[in-house]
Amino acid sequence: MPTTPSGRATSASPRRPRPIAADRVRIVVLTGAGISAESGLATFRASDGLWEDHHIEDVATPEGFARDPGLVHRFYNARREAAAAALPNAAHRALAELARLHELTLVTQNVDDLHERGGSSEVIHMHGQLRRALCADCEHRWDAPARMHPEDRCPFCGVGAARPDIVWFGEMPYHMERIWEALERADLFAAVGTSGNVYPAAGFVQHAARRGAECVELNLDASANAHDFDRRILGPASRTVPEWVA
Ligand code: BV8
Repeated sequence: MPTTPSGRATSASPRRPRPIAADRVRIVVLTGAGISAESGLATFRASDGLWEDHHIEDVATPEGFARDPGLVHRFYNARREAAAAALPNAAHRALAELARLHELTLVTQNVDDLHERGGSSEVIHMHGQLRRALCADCEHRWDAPARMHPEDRCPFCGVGAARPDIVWFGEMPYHMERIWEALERADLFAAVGTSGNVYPAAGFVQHAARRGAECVELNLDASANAHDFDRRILGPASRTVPEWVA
């Protein structure tokens, strides 16, 4: 699996990462909304961060949910419906293939289940999942129904408000210990289809680079943290990811 495939790879930084000797490489891949774009799911940038005239940061926050749970449930009901109708694309399938070839830790910022439906069995959803619900009180989790409503209550404690099991702005992302450990050991870090605007995900490349990993980004255009990568492969993920994995 070349780190500079036939795609348009350009070197982005003079840093020399340690050479990769093994034939079974330890890889961490971070994906963002861009990998699901060709499956028809809107990215945050494409919507200019707005939804029903609200900034996503306003809707995707605990304060937004407390202020107007109906608006937040409508936002996630619409995305749950769109995700259920979408199909995984060649990029999702290529990453499932990559896990068969190398030691892959697949981390996604996405809340859809296209990686799983594209054949990946181990996916770390650091920002939660549309298909799960969470009790705002007792923190029990369960499979979310297709549509959730403000009057929905937790089926376990019967008291707490049922909310989407999504990590909102200001909340701690899931599985961070496991992610930091994988970044410590990585020979190769790749970011696919993410604008590099949201932390801590946007800081993963620096963490991997500091430990000598080779860092490559696959994107439509340079991300906000592009300067932290050794290489950049530009183009649609459904083309660049299968080429990169091959
Ligand atoms: C936390 C769930 C602490 C919701 C999401 C100032 C500086 C640094 C950090 C901060 C700061 N102020 C506040 C913060 C922290 C904040 C943050 O980073 N804010 C940003 C806005 C500055 N972060 C947090 O709050 C995080 N938590 O810090 O907790 C803490 C500590 C202790 C105790 C408690 C708490 C939590 C962040 C998680 C928020 N939730 N998602 C939902 O999904 O509805 S974030 C949400 O936005 C997405 O999940 C995703 O992560 C992010 C959007 O990013 P992308 O996935 O990159 O999508 P985007 O549209 O931006 O880009 C798409 C890319 O794809 C583009 O580059 C495009 O070119 C490319 N593309 C498009 N098509 C294609 C393509 N590429 C290839 N092929 C294509 N076809």
